[in-house]
Amino acid sequence: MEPHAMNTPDASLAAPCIAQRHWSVAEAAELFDLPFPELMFRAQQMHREHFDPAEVQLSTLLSIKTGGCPEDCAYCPQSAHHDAGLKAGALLDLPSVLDAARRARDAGATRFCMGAAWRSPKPRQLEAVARMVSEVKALGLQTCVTLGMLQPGQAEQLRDAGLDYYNHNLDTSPEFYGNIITTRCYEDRLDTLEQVRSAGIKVCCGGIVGMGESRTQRAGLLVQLANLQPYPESVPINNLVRVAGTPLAEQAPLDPLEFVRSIAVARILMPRARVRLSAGRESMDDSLQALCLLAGANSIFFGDTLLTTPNPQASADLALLQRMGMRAQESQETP
Ligand code: SAM
Ligand code: DTB
Ligand code: SF4
Repeated sequence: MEPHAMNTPDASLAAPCIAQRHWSVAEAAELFDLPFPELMFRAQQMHREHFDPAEVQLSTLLSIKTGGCPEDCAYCPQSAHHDAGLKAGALLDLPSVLDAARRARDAGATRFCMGAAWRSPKPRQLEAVARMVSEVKALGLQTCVTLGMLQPGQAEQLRDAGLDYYNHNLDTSPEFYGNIITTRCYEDRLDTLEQVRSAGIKVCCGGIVGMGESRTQRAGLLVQLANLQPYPESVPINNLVRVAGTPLAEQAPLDPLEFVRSIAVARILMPRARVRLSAGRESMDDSLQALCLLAGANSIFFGDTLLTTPNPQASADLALLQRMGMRAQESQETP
């Protein structure tokens, strides 16, 4: 198989009219099954064709509305269906958000991602978030929000506020999805992604591995992402953070090399995407993170908290990049 035969440099995301390769689960599973050195080689080739392999984009997260979520996502400490000991909070006020955004920018982040534990934002809530987006953007940061499902017109409202990216994950393959979430379906997620795309906002969409899915189901998630037309500009690959009190708290950890394989296959299937080494870094040592960066990850969540769980210290991340002779992306250019 020639995995990137149709993904020539001309197959730009900016020109979705040019044919984008359609991937089958079997093809992605074949990549997963390759000997590790061969898979890494192919992922690195693809990475170098489209990016400077020494550069990593830094995104900082802020939970602007924490906990008490009506959805039942089995991995999530913010679901009201589980007791992870989180105190539900109100929507943060604008000065607190701007303060966090300024600190993220000054520490070196180029994108600021605001997350809310909602099923779907209400009109008044969306207005408040739109204001946050405009003001964060005015600080010179790219903006991203993740607010749950969108109703018609809401994506346009966010676009008009200057939103660059909307994050909405498919989370897992369609076949495994029902084991993880029952309160909203796969189609709902695809529908929100379609609204985001049609409004002209860039799509940030990925998933979680290590929830007990099979390798074929991991391939199934990546194929769903890669076959979106066009595929997302930004692809967060999360390794499950096993939070006490959630149904997945005792899930057996994924083999670390299987996580690296997932990153490599994501890179091959979506050559021009920013593939983000996302949640789960707190339980990875530097060598494993280095392997993920060699497998084609070129973005990380940067800052000592994700939404509610710990993330490596910014200083440790910068030290790792320096040891590797790598650097943070400086410009605000996209992707
Ligand atoms: N409520 C919104 C939604 O679900 O679309 C936005 C926030 S939600 C926390 C964003 C994403 O975080 C989820 O789709 C999931 O992929 C990821 N996530 C949440 N908890 C996680 C965990 N314990 N481990 C890894 N990823 C997690
Ligand atoms: C994404 O894919 N991962 C981020 C972001 N998008 C919003 C969230 C990770 C959350 C990990 C668990 C927590 O900190 O609550
Ligand atoms: Fe709610 Fe999002 Fe957590 Fe699901 S992942 S419970 S929708 S905050």
